[in-house]
Amino acid sequence: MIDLYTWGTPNGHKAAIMLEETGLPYQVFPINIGTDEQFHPDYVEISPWSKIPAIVDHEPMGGGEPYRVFESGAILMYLAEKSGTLMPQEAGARYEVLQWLMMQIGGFGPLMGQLGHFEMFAKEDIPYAKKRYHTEVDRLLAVLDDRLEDNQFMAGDDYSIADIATFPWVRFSDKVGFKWEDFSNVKRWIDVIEARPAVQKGLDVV
Ligand SMILES: N[C@@H](CCC(=O)N[C@@H](CS)C(=O)NCC(=O)O)C(=O)O
Repeated sequence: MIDLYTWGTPNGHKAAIMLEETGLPYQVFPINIGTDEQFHPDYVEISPWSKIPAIVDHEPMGGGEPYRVFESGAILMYLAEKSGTLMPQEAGARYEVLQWLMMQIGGFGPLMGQLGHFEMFAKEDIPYAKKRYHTEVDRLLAVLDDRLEDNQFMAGDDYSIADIATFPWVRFSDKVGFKWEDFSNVKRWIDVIEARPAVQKGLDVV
């Protein structure tokens, strides 16, 4: 059994979708980041940066004591390795997936997160910040759209942890100032992923 500590945000959805896709048994422990539950000392033991998601695997690979994993990218890699799915074994194909995964971890996640903050939640209107993050996310969306012109999924023909990581962030692009008609390949990819039953279940977990 795997314990999933999560909340209904894009980073949380990545882990829930992955667990649904792999079919690994799991139970959910909601961590309400709106009421600061992420700072509870018991949770900090699992996730030292007080962020969701995190997992604890009670039957870790290789046996032994329950094993905790924080950082959503590491969680996706761990679950891919444990389940033998959604990340190829062969080095070339594997690193194709990992490059696109890292572009989400270092790019889409933080930059889209900041854009969403300044567009939707900031108490002050700061045009410089909005423009800065809009420009950076626009660059990322253009790269993704170009990639998806000749590839069904981010790493090629096969759906992978790179798609699972990126989809929850990119699906709200139209809410932060982008038009789907400018990124039609991304929209096609969003629709394909959104139609997967495991994705629907993962999005509903919290
Ligand atoms: N790099 C981390 C980021 C996780 C993250 O930013 N989680 C947010 C929710 S989407 C969170 O826990 N925020 C609560 C806080 O910052 O206190 C990951 O990919 O797991």
